Parts: sequence; C-alpha cells; structure tokens
Amino acid sequence: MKKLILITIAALSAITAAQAQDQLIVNPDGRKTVSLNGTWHYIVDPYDTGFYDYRFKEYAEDNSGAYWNENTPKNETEWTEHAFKSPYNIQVPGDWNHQDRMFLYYEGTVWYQRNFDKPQMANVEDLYLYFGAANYETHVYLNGKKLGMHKGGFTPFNFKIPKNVLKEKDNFLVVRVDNRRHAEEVPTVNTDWWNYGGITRDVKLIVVPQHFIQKYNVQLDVKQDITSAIKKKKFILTGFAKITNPAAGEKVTVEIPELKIKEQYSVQGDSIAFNFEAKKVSLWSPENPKLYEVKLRYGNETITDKIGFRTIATDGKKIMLNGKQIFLRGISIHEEIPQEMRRATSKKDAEQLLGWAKELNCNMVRLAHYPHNENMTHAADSLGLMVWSEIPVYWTIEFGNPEVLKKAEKQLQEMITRDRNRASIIIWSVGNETPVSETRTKFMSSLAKMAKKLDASRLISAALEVHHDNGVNLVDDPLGQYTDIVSLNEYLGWYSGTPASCRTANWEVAYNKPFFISETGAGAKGGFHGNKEARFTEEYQEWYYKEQVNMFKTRFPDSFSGLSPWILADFRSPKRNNPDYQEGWNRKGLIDNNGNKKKAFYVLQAYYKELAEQEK
Ligand code: GCB
Repeated sequence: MKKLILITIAALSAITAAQAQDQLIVNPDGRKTVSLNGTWHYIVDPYDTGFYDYRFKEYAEDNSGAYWNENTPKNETEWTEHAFKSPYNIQVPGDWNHQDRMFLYYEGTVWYQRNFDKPQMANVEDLYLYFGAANYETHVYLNGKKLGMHKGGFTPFNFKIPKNVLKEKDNFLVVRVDNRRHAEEVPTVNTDWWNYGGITRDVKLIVVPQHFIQKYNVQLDVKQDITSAIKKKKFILTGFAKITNPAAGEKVTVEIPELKIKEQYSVQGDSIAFNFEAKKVSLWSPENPKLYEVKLRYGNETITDKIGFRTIATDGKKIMLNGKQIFLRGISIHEEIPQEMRRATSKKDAEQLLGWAKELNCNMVRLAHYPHNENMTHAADSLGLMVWSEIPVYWTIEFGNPEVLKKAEKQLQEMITRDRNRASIIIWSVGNETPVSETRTKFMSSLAKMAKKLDASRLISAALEVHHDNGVNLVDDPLGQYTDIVSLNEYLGWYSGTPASCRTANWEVAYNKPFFISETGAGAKGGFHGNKEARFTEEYQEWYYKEQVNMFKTRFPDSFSGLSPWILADFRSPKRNNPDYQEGWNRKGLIDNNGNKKKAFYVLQAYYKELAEQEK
C-alpha cells in the first residue's frame, strides 16, 4: 500500500514537472535561435478526438489514437484514423481564421505538426522550444512526450526539451491549440474583438549553454534626481540578471560599448543586481529614440539587446518624461491588419500600424487590449513612440474567483518579464472598463500593486468608466486610488447624445493625478458620406472629433495629460452587426478596412500637430 502511494506521488510530480512552464527566457532574438516558422500540417478537431478517447478520458501518452503520436500504418491492413500530411498545410506564425474561409468563425481545437532536425551548432547544450504566443490554450508534444501546457493568448512561453526526448533527425513536434472562450479565463467569453485562434506568433528553438541568463533588466535608476543628472551628465544605471543553473565562480559581464561601460559581477545565489555610473547618456524620447547596444555575457553566451534609457514619473497632475512635462498624443491600436483581416505579426505589420500612428503626429500608442507581439514594442522603441501595454482583463471577468486572479497575474508577469527593457513602454495597464464593485476593486488593485512591485520604474493605469452625477461627468472610480494615471474611456456624442453635447459637458476628476482619455471615438463607414447628423457617415465622425477636440481645449480639467482615441483602424468584431455599415467590423477606425483615411483622421492629425508645435 505504502509503495503504491509513493509511486502515485512520484508519477504525479513527474506530470507536474513536465507540465510546468519553464521560466520565460527573454530576448530570444538576442541569442542563438533556429526558427520553426513556416509551413506546418494541421488537423481540425472540434470534438477533441485526438485528445480524449471514446469515453472522453484524456489518452495515455503512448496511445496510438492520440494525435501527438505519429501513427503511420505499416501496411493497408493497419487501423489508423489520423495523420498529418499535405494538402492540410497552415502557416506559422498566423491566426488560422484568415488562412482558409472555413476557419473564419472557428473556435475549438486545431492540431499543428512539423518535423525538425537537431540544430547543428557548436555549444548546443540545451534547447528550449519558444512560442511568441498561441491563442488560447496550448499543449506541446515532442516525439510523443508532453513538454507542457500554457494558457493565455498574447504572452510568450517556452519549454525545455529533455535530452532523452530529442533525436538527431526528424523530431515529431505536435501542438494542440484551443481558442474556445471560457467564463473563468482571461479574457472571458465577452470581448469586442475577434477571437483569432492558432499559433499567432513566432516559434523557435532557443539554443543555450547549460548555464545561462534567463532574464535581465538594464535601466536608469528611478531614484536619482533626473534633472540634476542631466545637468551634470552623470547617470546611475541599474538592473539585474537572473541565471538558470548558475556555475560556481562564473561572472556576468555587462557591456555598453558606446558608453565605454564594461562591468563584471559575481553571482549571488542565482542572480546579480547592479548599479553603475554612466556619463553623457543620450536619453530616449520621442524626438530622440536613441538605443544603445547592450551586451550581457555569462559563460559561453553573449546576449545582445538594444536599450533606450529614460525616466517616466508623475508630479501631481503632470506626466514627466526625463524630468520634463509631456502630453501624450496617442492612438489606440488592435493587433490586426484590417486589409487582410488577420492578426499583425511581422516587423512589416508593425511598421504599417506604427507608421500610420506617426503620420497622425502621435508620440504614443495604446496597444489594446492585450500585450502585442514583440515586433510592435521593438518598432515603438526605434520609432520613438511611447507605449501603453495592457493585459486582457476586459469588462466583466470573474472577479470573485481566486483562480482567475492567478491567471491575470501570470499574464501580467509574462508581459512585464518580456518587455521591461523596452524604453517605449511607459504604462502597464491592468485592465479595461471593469465594473465598479468591492470585489472587482480588490481584484484590480492587487494587480496594480503587483505591477508596481514587479516594476517600480513605470506608471500603472487602467481604463475606467465615467460616473454621471448631477449633470457632472465625474471620474471617481475607487480604482483610481491605486493607479498613477487616471484614465477614462469617454464616448460623449456616440453612445449618448450627439457630438454637440461636448459643448456643455462638465468634467471633474476626483484625484490629484494626471488625467488621460484612454478611449473616445465614433463609427464611420469609409467612403460613406452624407449629412453630419447621420450615423456612420464620415461627416458624423469628423464632427465628433471636432467637438471632442474643442471640449479638450476649453472644458477639460487642468490635469488633462493626453489621449488615445478609439481607434487607429477598423477592426473585426462579432458584436458589430449593423448590416449596412458594420457587417462584423467595429467602424471606429480613423482608417478603414482598405487602409483609406477617413475625414476624422485629419482632424486628429491637425490637433496633434498643433500640440506638438506648442511643445517645441
Ligand atoms: C470600449 C472598449 C473597446 C470597444 C469600444 C467600442 O469602451 O474598451 O474595446 O471596442 O468601447 O467601440 O465601443
């Protein structure tokens, strides 16, 4: 009996170990990698036939019916009911929805498969399989063995490949991706965006030595007085590195050649924390998106990154970038290429979206409503666009469920771990339009506190809703106590009244903090013209923007510190079913689904130009 218990415990811990997600390795592109992007095979499996047996029990690992097992019949008499082969081909990265019409509305399981050979490189000591993201629940199998599982559609994850599982040739990699929505997930079942499924971001093998730096951070010390540092041209840089499997006596070198910095640190336990002085640092800003090459060396590995240095803080009602007040000229963006009805993934996609934001004279973008791919944050770094980055805690999720909080916390942690070296990111947002209640405020404030604890060098926010009180638009959501910036989604003239309501609206913010409009917008079908009172005409949207701008200039509190209107481009949403004007599109884009600019684009562009000129 005792023996049996021991065996069971051993078996259970083996499963947990296999399924636990390995610590996220940051900056794969700054290391040795082999891309596994390209053409994969797939099986669509709405009934999860490849996962459960006919009693609907999960298959044993070695069962030949399980789709993670290669099951090629040796001759025509052998039974088999699955195989991965052409023409069932799918591109990775890429949502499945746009790849074949039959996938447009699909929500369920798709199995992906490809083969790969062991990379032929010097120092291949350990291999990790890395996914930029897959939406939503992903199970990964190699040569019939489960490597692990990950939940969350917009953050990266990796699994170590055990040496005894890897073969020299023809490794059989199978990935089960399920994008079904569930009440107890993050996001929950109800969102105003398309539930694109699949392996939406890059897949790669990361080649690391046995002892390596898993994550690190190099930044300006937020505790220094930045104005005097600028005057004296003397700055304190600070940071850390965390080592996987540290080797006795091995040191970490941090090098910034252009600043003539080369420092060595001994590892304490599994990490180093550092602080050093740097002279004449050219600070990162929208006007000067300066990035320095930073190298971190440990043992056989040198990781290369490009990092900008800047500080972001608040001073009463002001937002301060490098010690100077800044107004955020933003725009909200979904990670979607409207002309092709698909998720944005590549560098080129990022350049299209952020290029439009630059044309609009933006200095900031709100990447809604989930962490966007790394090409976006890297492009923002080099284009000089400040970023609001958000986790998909959206609308009414299960705030009373502690498991849901854990899921949100995990996504927050993954987002911050991945992107904390991006100078462009100035705001971590913990959610959007969550309905006020005690339970929700407890949930949301614990996320805000966690974000601060993980990264004290950025501002925390969340998009809130207005409270109508005796003819006043009052921004007094109790969550505002926990955020650095009080942000509001405001649709005056679209969801209530006409744009003319802006002329008489009264505004009050209950906090002595910067006030930010995280959304405002109106729908218009590109190319549809008419009377400005008529909904969905470009003229209505243009009028809306004119009245809004006028209200910002004349009736807004002095804490008004920026805006990110909704939204750069039209985006797909199953919730938008007006048959004449929407047809499955949220039409609040300033750019339509063919890439054409609507009239309102030019109103915002002119306002931003004016603001930019005032700043000079
Ligand atoms: C909002 C939501 C956003 C919607 C938008 C709209 O407040 O935050 O996700 O898409 O309104 O168009 O109504």
